[in-house]
Amino acid sequence: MELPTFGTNKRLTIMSIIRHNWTKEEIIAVYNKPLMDLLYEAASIHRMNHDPNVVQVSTLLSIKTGGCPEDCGYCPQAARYHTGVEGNDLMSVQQVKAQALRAKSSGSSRVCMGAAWRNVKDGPEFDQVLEMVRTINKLDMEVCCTLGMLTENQAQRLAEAGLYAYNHNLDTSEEYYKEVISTRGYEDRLQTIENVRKTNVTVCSGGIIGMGESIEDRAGMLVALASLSPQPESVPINALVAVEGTPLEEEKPVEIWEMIRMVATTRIVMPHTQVRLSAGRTNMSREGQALCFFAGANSIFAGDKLLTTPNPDVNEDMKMFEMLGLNPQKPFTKISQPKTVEAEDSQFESLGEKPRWSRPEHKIERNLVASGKKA
Ligand code: SAM
Ligand code: DTB
Ligand code: SF4
Repeated sequence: MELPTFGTNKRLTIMSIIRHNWTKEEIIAVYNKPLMDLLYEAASIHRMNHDPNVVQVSTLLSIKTGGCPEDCGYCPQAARYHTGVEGNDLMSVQQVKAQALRAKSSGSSRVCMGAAWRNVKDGPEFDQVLEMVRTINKLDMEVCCTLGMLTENQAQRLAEAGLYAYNHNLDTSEEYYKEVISTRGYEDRLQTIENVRKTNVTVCSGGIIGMGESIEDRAGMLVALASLSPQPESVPINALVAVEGTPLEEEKPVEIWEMIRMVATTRIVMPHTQVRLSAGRTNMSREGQALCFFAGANSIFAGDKLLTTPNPDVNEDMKMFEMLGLNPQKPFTKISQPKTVEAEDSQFESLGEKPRWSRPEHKIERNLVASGKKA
């Protein structure tokens, strides 16, 4: 059988074997390999499973900014921290459509709409988000949402509207999660991912490095992601953007070598997934990003803004692509376009639901200090 070829790179096998039983010790050993060995192994796995010269480009759109009731220690949108982020009401469908068209014309294949919500509530605002999903899918772009916790019925309604991906990050290891967030638990994140998995919507889940976590915690997060079956179709790796006013404002910037090791390890542990170089690219040189692409990153967030913080200029990113000979991935390359069912033809009614979640209610001193509510 003729194997598909990508430029001058012959694909070595059809696909790598996927392991769901990685141990933390094995992943730490991979992460700590001599860098040249790690890069070689990750790049080899990358080439077996993906076209190494294609990078998927997503554009973030903050459809509802600020005022979030959660206490995520990294997040400038949590209402309790004084970060200067201005809260906005939910954007209109027309505004979202205009932004999506802009993103499409700048080479983006996916729009990822973020809302600073703890969870989705059935009602007019969710209906408006469903309409945004329909509108963008009809522009032949992949649509992703990140709206907080979801019930199964809400996931089904998003799927029916034509959602391509749902982003819900595990963020870090189960152990370190308790040091960063007290208003919900790790199991709540896993439950939402499970609800999304019951539909045809793909799962996007990853995390943040540079929050003061150990290498064991980074490995613990990868164990949790790799053990999901199927593994997430995309895994964003964010470097913390330390925003003034948040409990993590004083964390030191992530060294590029840590980012490269994290990307390479993610690629080895999850060979089929799209690994996304996410927040923190403004601090990375082109050379550093090139090493990340070599190590297996094959997706970026493009656009001058992430949700509330800066991102590299789109034209600079396109110059980088040109210099490195990278091509933006076409929409629906990996999975075909979902169909959009109109609201009036929906099979799923609004159940007036909101997801249940655990309220761990442990205390995190630095979150309390940042909230101005010292214990
Ligand atoms: N409220 C929803 C939720 O938490 O799932 C969706 C939006 S939330 C901003 C999406 C993700 O952005 C978080 O899970 C986190 O991984 C990432 N994020 C937020 N603030 C960040 C920061 N300062 N630096 C890096 N990543 C960040
Ligand atoms: C993800 O993993 N990173 C994106 C997206 N998913 C939603 C968000 C990054 C946010 C960085 C901080 C901000 O701009 O507010
Ligand atoms: Fe809210 Fe999401 Fe920010 Fe946490 S990460 S405070 S849930 S917007």
